[in-house]
Amino acid sequence: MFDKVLIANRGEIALRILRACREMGIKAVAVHSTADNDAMHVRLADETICIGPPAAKDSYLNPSAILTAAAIAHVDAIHPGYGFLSENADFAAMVEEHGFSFIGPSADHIRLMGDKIAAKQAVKEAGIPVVPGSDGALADAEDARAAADAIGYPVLIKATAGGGGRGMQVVRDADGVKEAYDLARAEAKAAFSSDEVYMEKYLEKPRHIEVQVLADLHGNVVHLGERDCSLQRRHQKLLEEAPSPALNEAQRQSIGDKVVNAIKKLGYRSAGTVEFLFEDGEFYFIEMNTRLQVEHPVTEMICGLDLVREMIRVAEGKPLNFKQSDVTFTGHSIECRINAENSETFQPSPGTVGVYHAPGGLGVRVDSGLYSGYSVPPHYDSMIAKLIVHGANRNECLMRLRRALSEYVIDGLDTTIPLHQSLMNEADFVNGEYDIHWLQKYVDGTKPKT
Ligand code: MV4
Repeated sequence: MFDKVLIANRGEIALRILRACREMGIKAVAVHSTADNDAMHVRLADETICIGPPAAKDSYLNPSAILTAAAIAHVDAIHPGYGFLSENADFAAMVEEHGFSFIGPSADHIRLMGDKIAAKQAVKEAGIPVVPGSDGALADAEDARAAADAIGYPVLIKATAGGGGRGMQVVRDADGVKEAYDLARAEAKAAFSSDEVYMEKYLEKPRHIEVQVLADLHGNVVHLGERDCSLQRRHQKLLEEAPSPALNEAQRQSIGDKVVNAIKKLGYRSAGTVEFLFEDGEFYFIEMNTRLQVEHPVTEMICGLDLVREMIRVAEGKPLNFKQSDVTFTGHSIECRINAENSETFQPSPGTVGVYHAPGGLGVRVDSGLYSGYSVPPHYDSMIAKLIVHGANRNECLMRLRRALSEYVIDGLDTTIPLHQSLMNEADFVNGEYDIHWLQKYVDGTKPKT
């Protein structure tokens, strides 16, 4: 049993983790930069330790500052949240070497899934369908050309150390291979300091569907259904929903079973997300995220579970206290990510919140550390709130979401609330008919023509 947990994060997710700890009777230690002295999760924490200046590399990304704080506070465990050090295998290893529990998977599993070629190979061997592609890394431009000819155009070149969409090159024909290969390698080198790349068949209009899993240390694994995260722009998700409007029950069960079996074979522990592209009724693995995700609440809403509590319980060594057959999906949930950004230009808009009024009522959840008078610092990600709504079905969820968006008042900053409001009136969105490219086209189409 943990008596005290250190939260190695900030913003809404630090508050989310703090809330789970408090309900479990676990003391929560907030570590924070000087830019976050007045943050809600710092105010509510049982203990607080300032770990450095505003720049993330000197605070939230500084392993020794965080480990020193953990030692001073005598915590039992560290929850990394998402982003920052959450998928840093070396950090996870250091946490355990210093005698703390890491509330997440093993360092080895984080490392495996961070190598996109190794991850793909491992899950393929464990029975998960993957995108057809090169057999591992591409040796040179000739090898790339041969692989592309074999796979069939169009193909996509991706960085082995990549993820999140950086350093990808689409190749439409044989003439384009060399240039795309050189460009992908240069971009990969610059972004990830590794120029290793691989190739896949390019899927033209997939949806992005991800399956949530939860595993304990005793070999018990459950899936908690899927989330549809296709509505994103420049690899930043805007809105996520569960269940996906594109799946039927047979498809859900089929992919869920495959994922559970694979996760068992891999010996994975904690919460994780297996990401797929979904096109013409088929699933294709792309990546696994070895962390709690921003959009986890939509899964919580339809499953009636607390994912952070479950992560803490399994990190304590407790077995899952429910089976797959106990997991039921009720109704529909949508999450709107609200960013401090202009809703047309996406220019960040940090500053001080004036009047603040969060929506409430039946089926409405707001995960946010905002309050009137709070200053959104300019140093970090611009997401300031998540509005999560649940309804008996997708239509009720949409009605409730329109109502909740109309109640939300955040004065003093530009936010993406107007974008969400206009989205709610788009036929394609209302009908659930959108792929990963839909939002970019929509945003481009609504821009004032200059
Ligand atoms: C792809 C793809 C099409 N075909 N792979 C982008 C992020 C990275 N995690 C994987 N990504 C993609 N991989 C093949 N073989 C299209 C994308 C992609 C994408 C994926 C999910 C959500 C949004 C996306 C936006 C653009 C491209």
